[in-house]
Amino acid sequence: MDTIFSPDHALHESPGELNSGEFVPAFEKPERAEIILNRVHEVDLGAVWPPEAFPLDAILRIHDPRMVALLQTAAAEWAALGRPGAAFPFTFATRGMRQDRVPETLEGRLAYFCFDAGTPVTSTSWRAIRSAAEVALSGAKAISCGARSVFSLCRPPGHHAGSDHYGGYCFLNNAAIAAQSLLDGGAARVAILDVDYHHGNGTQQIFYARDDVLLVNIHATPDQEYPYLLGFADEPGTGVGEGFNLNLPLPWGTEWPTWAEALETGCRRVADYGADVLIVSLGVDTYRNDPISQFKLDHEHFTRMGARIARLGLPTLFVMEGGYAVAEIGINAVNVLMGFEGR
Ligand code: OKP
Ligand code: ZN
Repeated sequence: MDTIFSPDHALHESPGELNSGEFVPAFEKPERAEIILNRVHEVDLGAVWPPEAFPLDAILRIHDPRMVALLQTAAAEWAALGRPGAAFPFTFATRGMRQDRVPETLEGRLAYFCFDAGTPVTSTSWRAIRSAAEVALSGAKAISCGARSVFSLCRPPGHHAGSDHYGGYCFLNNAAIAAQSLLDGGAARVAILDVDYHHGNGTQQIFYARDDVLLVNIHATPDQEYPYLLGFADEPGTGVGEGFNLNLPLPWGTEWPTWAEALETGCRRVADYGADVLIVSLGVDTYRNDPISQFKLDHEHFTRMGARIARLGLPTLFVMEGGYAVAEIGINAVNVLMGFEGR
C-alpha cells in the first residue's frame, strides 16, 4: 500500500491546550506523523509520495469560505493585535447567541467558528492544514485511478471539523474533502468508517442530510467523552440522509471483544450500503495506553481491525486521525494497514 505524506505537517505545532483547567503541552504534536512514517518505512509498507497541489475549490466543496479565510489569517490578525502565542477563542457561539451574522472582530470570528480550547492557529498552521487536505485529496485521486488501497498520512487530523466549525485538534475535515472529491470524480456512493476513539462530529454534521455518503462511527459514548454533544445512538441522519448515519457508542473501558462486535455491525452496514469506495477515518487512540482515552485495544487488535475491513473488498482510503500514545502510534496505525494487506 502506498502512503501519501507531506513534511509540511510539522508547520502546525500547537503551543498547548486547556485540559481540565490547566494549560498543558499539546497531545497532538508533529512527532506523531514522523513516528508513523518511520514505521511505514520500517515494515516496507510501500512507496511514499508527496501530495499533489489542489485548488482551494476542493476544500470549499465542504467548508464555509469564511472559516477557511479565518484559518488563513487568524494568526497574523492575532499578532497584529499585539497578542502573544497562537489564536485561541475565549467565547463560544452557544444557544442564545446570534448565529445569523459572522462578527467582524477577530475575537468574534474565533468565537463563531471554533468550538473548543484545544485548537489554536499559529502563523504557519495554514500551510500544514492545507497540506493535510492535499494528502487526503491525493489519496482519493490514487483510489479514483484504480489503487486498491492508499494511506493518507494526514496531520493535523480532521474528523471533528464541520462545514463551518473547527475544534478537537481538527481544522479541515480531510476525510470529508476526500469523500467529496471521490463523488465529484464519479463515485455514486462513498462509505466512511470512523474508528477513532472520539466521535467524528464534524463528518457527521457535513453528511447528516445526505444519502451519497454513509457514515459509521465507533467511539466512546458522548455520555462520558469528548465531544460530549454529538455521537449518540439516536442520530440516524435526516431527510434523504435518514438511515445513512450509524453511531455505535461504547462505554469507557471497552475491550476488543465488544469493540470487534461494533466493528462487525458497522462493516455489515457498509456492505449493505453498496459503496463504490470506503474511507477509513483511522484513529488509533483506542489503544490501551493512550493518554487521553479509555478503551483497551492492544497492538494485535489493530491488525485484526485491518483484516476485517479488508474483507469488505472495497477500494479503501485510510485517512489518519487521532492517537496520542506517541511512542506506539506507528505500530498501532501501521498494524491496521498490514492487517488489511493480510500481513
Ligand atoms: C481528536 B481526535 C483531553 C481533552 C481532549 C480534545 C480531544 C480531541 C481528539 N482531556 N480534547 O479525535 O483524536
Ligand atoms: Zn480521537
